[in-house]
This record gives sequence, C-alpha cells and structure tokens, in this order.
Amino acid sequence: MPIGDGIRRNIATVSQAERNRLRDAILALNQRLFPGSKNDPIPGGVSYWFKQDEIHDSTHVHFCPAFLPWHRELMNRFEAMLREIDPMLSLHYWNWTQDPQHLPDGEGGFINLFTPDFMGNAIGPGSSEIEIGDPWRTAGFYGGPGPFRDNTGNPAHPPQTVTRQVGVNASLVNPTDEQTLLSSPDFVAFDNQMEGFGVNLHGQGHGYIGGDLLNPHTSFRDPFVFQMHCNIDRLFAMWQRDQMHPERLDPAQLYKAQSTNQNGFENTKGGDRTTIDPPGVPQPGDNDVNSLAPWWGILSSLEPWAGPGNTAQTAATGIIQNVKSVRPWAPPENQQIVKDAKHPTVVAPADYDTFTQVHLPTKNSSFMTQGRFGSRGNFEMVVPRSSGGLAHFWRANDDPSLPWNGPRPFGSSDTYAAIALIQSNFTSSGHGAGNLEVVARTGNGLDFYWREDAAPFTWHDGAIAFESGVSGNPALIQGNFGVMGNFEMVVPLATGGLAHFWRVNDDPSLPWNGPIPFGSSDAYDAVALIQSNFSRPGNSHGNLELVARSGNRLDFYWREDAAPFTWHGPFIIETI
Ligand SMILES: [Cu+2]
Repeated sequence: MPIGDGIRRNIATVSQAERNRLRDAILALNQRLFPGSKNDPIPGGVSYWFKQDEIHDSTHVHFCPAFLPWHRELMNRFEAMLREIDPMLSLHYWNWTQDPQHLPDGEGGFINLFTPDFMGNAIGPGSSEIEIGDPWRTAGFYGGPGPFRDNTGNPAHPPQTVTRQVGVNASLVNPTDEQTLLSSPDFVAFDNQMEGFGVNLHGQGHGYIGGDLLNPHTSFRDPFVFQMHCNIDRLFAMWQRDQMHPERLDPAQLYKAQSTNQNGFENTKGGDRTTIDPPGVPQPGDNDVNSLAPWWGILSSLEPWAGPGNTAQTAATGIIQNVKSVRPWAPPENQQIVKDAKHPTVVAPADYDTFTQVHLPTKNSSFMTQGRFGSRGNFEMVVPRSSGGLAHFWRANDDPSLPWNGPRPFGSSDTYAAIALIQSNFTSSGHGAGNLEVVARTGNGLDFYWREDAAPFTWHDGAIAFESGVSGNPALIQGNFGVMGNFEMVVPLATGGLAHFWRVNDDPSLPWNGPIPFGSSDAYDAVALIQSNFSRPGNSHGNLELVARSGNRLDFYWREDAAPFTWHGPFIIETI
C-alpha cells in the first residue's frame, strides 16, 4: 500500500512498518508542548497528546446534531498533528465488526492490535480490567508519581491510570446494524443509529473496548479511541458518498431539516430523539457543559477551537454554558478559528480505502477515468484529435448540470491512435489530488505526458519515446511495487506477442524499464491490465492480470508478484 497518499486505511492492512510509524508519531505527540505554564490561569504547557482529553472534556459533544461533524473536526486536527511529526502518515481506522485481537490483514494472516509494541494491553487475567501498559506507560501517557489530573483538574498532569477491558461489556458491531446505518434516509436517522438511544453503534464501540472508553470524561486518554472514532468518521463519509445522494456532500443540504438549527433543546432533537427528553420541554441543565447536556446544534461554532467569549457563540447560533477555554484557542495565543458544522472542511470527507472512487484511477486503464478532483471526483478523458495531437475533456461532477469541459489541446502534432490515462499519487503542487499521466501510441512508438494537479494545470511532455515496434493500445496502471507504487504498462508488439514495461517511481530519475516480451507470437490489438489481490503466499503485492484480444480470441495472462516475476499464459478465455 502506498504510504503518503493521504488515504485512511483499515489499520490491519497497512504494513508493520507503517503501524510502527503511527505508534511512534503518537508517542512523539506527548513530547511536544503547547505554549505556557501549567500554572497559568488557563493552563499551558500541555502536551499535544494530553490536549486531546482536554479538548474532548471541555465541550462534551454527544447526543446532539453536532456529534458527527464535531468529531470529524477532532479527527482531522489529530491527523494534522500526526503529520507534523511524520508527513507520510494517515490516521487509519479499526473496523469494529472485526475482533481487534484477530484482524484479517488482507494477505491471509491476522493482526492483534493490542500488543506492547502497538496499542498495549486489551484485557487482564480472568477477563478483568487492565491498564493499557506499554508502549504508553513508559512514555508518560499515564501514571508516575503524580500529581494527577483526576485530582488537580489540570490538563497538563497525566491521568493516574488508563484501562481497557476488551470484549466484556459489549459485543462487536453487527454488520447488519452497520448496513442499517448506511441505509439511513437522512442525517437525523444516521445520527440516531450512530449515537441515539436505540442501537447506538458509537456507544457499542466504546463499550466493546471498555475501561476508560466507557466514560465520556476519560475516553480520549486512550490512543485507541482515535482508531475507533476514525471508523465512525469513515461510516459517515461512506454514507455521504452514496452515489444516489450527491446532496450529502453539499453543506447546505447535508443536515437537511437541522441545517438551520441553533443549539437548544427544542431545535436540536430531530427525528426520534424524543426519547431523550419529552419534546418541547427543556430539562434542568440543558445547554450546559457542566451538566453533560450541552445540545450542540448545526449552527454552533465548533468549540473549543472557536474560542471563548461571546464572539463564537451568539444568540443566532445559540449559547452553550460553561464551555472551558482551551489554549492555544484562547488568550494569550488567541489562535481561535470560528467554523460551524457546515464549513466545507467539515462537510468534505477524508479519503478512505473503502471508497471505490479512490481506487479506480490507479486500477483503471483506458482513455477515460474518474479521478479525485472535486468532492465527487471528476471524469477525465484524453482522446486523439483527427488533426493531430491530443485533447483533454473533463466532466465537472460537483456541478448539478454535469457539464463536459474541453477540449484542451496538448501534445505534439503527431497522429495518435490509442491512449491510456490514469491519475497517479505524484502531486506537482505537493498537496493536490494527483497528476494525470498519459501514454499515447503514435505509429509504432509511444509518447508519455503528464499534467499538473493545480493551476495552471499545465500538460508536460515526458520526453520519453519508447522503442518503435508497438501496436494496439497500451494499458497503464499504478501498482503497489515500491513505496510510491511503480507504473506498469503492457502493450502489444507489432511483430506479435506482448511487452511489459515498468517505471520505477522511487528512483528520482523515474526510469522506464523493459521491454520484457512475453506471450504467444499472435498479433494482439487490445489489452486490459490490472493488479489483483492474488499473491504468492507470504508476499504482499498482488499479481498482474491481463486480458489480450487477438482477432476474435481473448487470451488471459498473469504475472507472479515475486522474483522471478514469470508471466504465465496464454490461457484462452473465449473465441467470440
Ligand atoms: Cu466516542
């Protein structure tokens, strides 16, 4: 799996090396301090890690419409902190329908997340509650001589203990309940299934881990809470990405009837939330953090980041009492940022490995693909122009009228016959959606082009002309060999048979290798190429799989994903 591509993945399927880097980055968060002294009126000198508990404890955004967007902001900010330590990292998730002590790693093996070199202890002797232990205790995440925040209330002090009791207080989430969640017709129904008083998958996830995760006051003292809440954000993101509901990515439409709601009892409890309190009857302590009943609405500013005082919370957004001030989003640093749940950075989901759109661009090989520009992903298409050269078209999929744009001409004036287009994880802007990469056949040769992923979106001639002697269409993918993921290309040879080329993307000079000729000596005119999840046992990459057409016959080939990388075939699929 390419590290550094920004995608949040199932934690069990990333490499051991990446899990180690994630652990080390979390440990490093406890070595970085926010400004100030712990004796200041608003305590300073709090570590980046301890800040998480302080943030969560200052606002208590639960059982109210802001639950999902507020926790998304928390996840995004935590991931940004991890990337301050290690820019290649993403915040990955635990799939809570699967045993975290026996998770399929996607390659036929199993991973236990609760070990002393990753997340610490799961459960004690006789199924008792147990301290999370190392790697956290030695790194000062809890314990020591004191004083402890449990007694002093000072967020700069460690908690006395952090514990777990995995699998005792609740069961794993049932996939059927998760399917009901993803089928929710609107935001109120989704939120209710996630954290209402019925199924309450969020509460079930906390209950399954147990120990400090049972208590909303202490949950964010356990690093594992971020892998659990990342999964909640993933499910919210998948529900938003439903192809039939593009409005769920629109800040004005996502929250439907709740979009204009202030905080406050009468306005926030939509849907079947009537079981919390009788409708229309405010209860003592409603809208008060201290009462644990702050009913944050969609118009509420996201606290504590919006800062104290009455600029972030107004009569128009509703007022929540006793929000604690948290630095640096309070004096003297005053780094407040006022956003509400409708802010585009909150509505737009992060990329997860369970979005098919994320994977299609690199697995696809054609003159058209769905890329990652825009929140839905635009369609991108490159075709030859009859007058010579190439033309790029794209469909803007965030625009309700779905307009096709282009043509944008580029390339030499040669006459091209066949094209392969992908979006890669190279980013010319350093933080964009990914460059477009094109291989185009002209006569018996191949030209290579790429396009920047930020304005002015210039097309570049890759100045690579392959040997003559090819015909038909090239098939191009970005696979997962190497850290970046090499480009793999198969193209028919004019003299018959096929040839494999690959670009070594970890080498700064980006050298193309090949051709490796293979296959029968028949003339092929069309090929399709993927990298699959078939793999030599114990290997992690995935075979290359190829279908090639010769006249009216389809041949199948595959290539091993370990040395000596032998191509096998042809296996005749069909004569059509
Ligand atoms: Cu939670």
